[in-house]
Amino acid sequence: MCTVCGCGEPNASGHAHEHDHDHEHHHHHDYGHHHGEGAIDYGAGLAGVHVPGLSQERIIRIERDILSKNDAYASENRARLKANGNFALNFVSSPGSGKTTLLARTIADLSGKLIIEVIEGDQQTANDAERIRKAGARAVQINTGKGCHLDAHMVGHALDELSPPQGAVIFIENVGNLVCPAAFDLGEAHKVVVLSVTEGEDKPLKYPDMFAASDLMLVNKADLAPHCDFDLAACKANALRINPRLTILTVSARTGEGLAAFYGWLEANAALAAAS
Ligand SMILES: Nc1nc2c(ncn2[C@@H]2O[C@H](COP(=O)(O)OP(=O)(O)OP(=O)(O)O)[C@@H](O)[C@H]2O)c(=O)[nH]1
Ligand SMILES: [Mg+2]
Repeated sequence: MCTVCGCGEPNASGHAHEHDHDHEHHHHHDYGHHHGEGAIDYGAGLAGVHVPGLSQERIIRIERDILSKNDAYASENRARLKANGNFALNFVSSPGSGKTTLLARTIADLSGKLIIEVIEGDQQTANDAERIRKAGARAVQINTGKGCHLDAHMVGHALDELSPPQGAVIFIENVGNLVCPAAFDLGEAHKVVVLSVTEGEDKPLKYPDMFAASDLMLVNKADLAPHCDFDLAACKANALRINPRLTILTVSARTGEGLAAFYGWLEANAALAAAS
């Protein structure tokens, strides 16, 4: 059950959203969104989520406990990555947005320039780790079973297994899920949300936590945009309404369109992190 794994924790994204307008609900994440007339809102309580048989206060206590343990592991991961000069990105998205395709292409395009190693998260199969190895990088697969997200403890074990060399860039591909991974810090430098044009421009508004938690949004499958009624300008406006600090790049992992800008972002932010 998602609530008990901590996925609905108040302000879990770490980004405070200050809205001082009057609002009849007490959402833990108030993005200024208004519900349709007659909508049944299970997020209106203090916990922002509903579990039969558990009070809002009890849910909040359970989630705080889970997330404080996760955050302790995340801090360990972050310190260890920093000490070893490893820049880590946590790729989050719905299933099939093109995360593995993007990572494989990046690894191939940047071979000889950057050492990239990958931690793959999926409920089942080692398919993605195998795809990454074929692209020429070392990879560790984590299978979460019924779990809907990676947590920092799992990533710590994967780092033990990988033992990445000094200076390597670490890509963490999270479980395909636009909801739960938003709440879990893995010790990464940045979350990168991938949204493909086939998913629709309204997704940042419908799944706001993920867009609030991310620093970069890659709008993928740009090659398919002419075939979908995808409104890029509206997508950007929706994402920036949730997170005004979001950097947005349009790419195609198939054609390579826009990837040079992503590689530029990667190099610039890795250098910034190394200097800090
Ligand atoms: N046309 C097009 N197809 C793409 C692009 N990127 C990925 N795909 C296709 O989209 C499908 C899913 O891609 P994956 O890379 O497996 O997506 P994912 O996000 O890793 O999926 P999960 O790990 O299952 O969440 C595959 O058929 C890819 O070939 C793109 O830029 N353009
Ligand atoms: Mg994948």
